[in-house]
Amino acid sequence: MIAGGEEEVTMRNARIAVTAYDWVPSFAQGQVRDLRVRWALEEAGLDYQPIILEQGSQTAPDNLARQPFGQVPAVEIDGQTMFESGAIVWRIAEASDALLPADAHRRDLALSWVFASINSVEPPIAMLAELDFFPGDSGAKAKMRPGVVDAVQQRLDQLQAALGDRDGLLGDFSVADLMMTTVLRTLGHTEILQAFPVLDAYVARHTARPAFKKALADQLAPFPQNAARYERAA
Ligand SMILES: N[C@@H](CCC(=O)N[C@@H](CS)C(=O)NCC(=O)O)C(=O)O
Repeated sequence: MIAGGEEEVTMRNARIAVTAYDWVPSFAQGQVRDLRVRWALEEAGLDYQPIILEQGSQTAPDNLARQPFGQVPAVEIDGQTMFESGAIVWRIAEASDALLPADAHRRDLALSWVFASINSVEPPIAMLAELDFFPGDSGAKAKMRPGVVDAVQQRLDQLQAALGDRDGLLGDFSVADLMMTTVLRTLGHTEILQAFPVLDAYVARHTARPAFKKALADQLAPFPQNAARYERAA
């Protein structure tokens, strides 16, 4: 829906809630995908309430009714649920001229880049995070890792070439950069991004935005309060 249309009004007056965790292990703090949704809502100037899920309750019936895979994020917009972070962020972007250009072709390009972030760039990065953070056969992981790093580097090389000397993928900041930045941040535990200075600067530029900082702080806020309970249980 074109910004300024009926849809924008609907979203602006809606009661919006976003699911998030009460705690996650340190490697995942600041990486849980509700961050994208919170960031988009902050950029769009839309108020929301978090629905904080205790660890384990993501697979309880009330969350499965919102998110069939027992994950976060999901949103409730005036009681109607949506899941998949990319779809939710796109829904928010459609309701705000802060995240999407007005021109129809450029909006199509933004949609292409949103899909590219989660469908072409995120998979090898997510695979690397899986190898680096999750338990498994360490010998098999060591064998797989160089190939996965190569796949990540290939995508970064292509992305860096496509970005060129523009600030954002569409020129000005848009939903495409919001999504791509959250994907690239997942490499924060490695030095891979530093070898791509244009992308490194791209992430630094976008994570310096006040809306990103607010979203990140809000995701992290409950973790220290709940850490002791989970660490005792471990
Ligand atoms: N494709 C989904 C992935 C969601 C996802 O992987 N969520 C993770 C956190 S980032 C999760 O809740 N995993 C289940 C768990 O931690 O128990 C999306 O983008 O929304």
